[in-house]
Amino acid sequence: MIQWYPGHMAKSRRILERDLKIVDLVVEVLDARIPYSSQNPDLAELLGSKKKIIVLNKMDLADRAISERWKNYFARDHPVVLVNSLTGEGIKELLAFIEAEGREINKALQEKGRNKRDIRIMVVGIPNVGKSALINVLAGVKYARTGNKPGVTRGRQWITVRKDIQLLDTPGILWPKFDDEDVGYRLALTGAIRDEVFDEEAAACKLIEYITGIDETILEKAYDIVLEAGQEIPYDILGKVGQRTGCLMSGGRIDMGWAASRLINDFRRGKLGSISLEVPGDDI
Ligand SMILES: Nc1nc2c(ncn2[C@@H]2O[C@H](COP(=O)(O)OP(=O)(O)OP(=O)(O)O)[C@@H](O)[C@H]2O)c(=O)[nH]1
Ligand SMILES: [Mg+2]
Repeated sequence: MIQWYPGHMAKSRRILERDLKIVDLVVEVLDARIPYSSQNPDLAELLGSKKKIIVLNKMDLADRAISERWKNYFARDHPVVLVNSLTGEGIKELLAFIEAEGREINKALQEKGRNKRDIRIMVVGIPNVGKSALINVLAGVKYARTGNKPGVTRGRQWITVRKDIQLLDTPGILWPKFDDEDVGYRLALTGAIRDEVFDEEAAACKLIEYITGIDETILEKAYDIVLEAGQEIPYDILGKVGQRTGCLMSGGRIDMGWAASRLINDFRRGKLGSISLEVPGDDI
């Protein structure tokens, strides 16, 4: 199955525990398409009483109405902001939360007769969720390297976002909910797990299952194919996609591996529309 707990993740966790001690606030970046699966199950325990703001990033790729439901769901416990780190949508709202927090911290310091200081924030989240992109858009300058694959950020890096805010960019940290195969597939489909370590055809079939479960016409429209409602297995639908998009081997047979990677990439780039793979309250 999926090899998603490499040794460097264990090391990242130790570093995270150490860094948590020196920050005032944590920004947890979740993928708006999979808020449940992209949330680190152990973070709550590691955080203790430390305050957290949740960012549902890549809002442009998720279903807006479902994202609003997730926002309400998380808002019971934390400030939540929907963000598109490519356009900066939602950033003002996020900064307002950060600034309010900063004022509170400095007020407490001054009451104790101490000097004002910068607010220190740590940005955490699974690989490829957009932590570095978020920091860049917050800073208004391209500080951190981003990339459309997991594991782009290698080390930790402090970045002064404004004169009174310091952000810590961290490598993606992911550790497993071993018991849930769907979580693994969703992480794979959204790009949190390196493509080399999961079975793309199996993941593509899962994606077809998820998407047809939402609306059968999504794939029909995207690829100009016709599906026999509920009659076809995902593998056959993947074949239709491959046929239509010209993923063929010599001799004209469909290259299913190629079709799978094509479909997954189309999903990741939003070419199939804004699709959420998880809904709050689902049995997820
Ligand atoms: N569509 C869309 N793409 C985004 C958004 N935010 C980030 N991306 C893209 O997602 C990819 C990953 O972004 P990064 O900022 O490198 O992600 P990261 O969390 O820092 O990743 P690691 O450093 O590997 O852990 C890049 O291709 C970004 O351009 C967003 O809000 N919408
Ligand atoms: Mg990064």
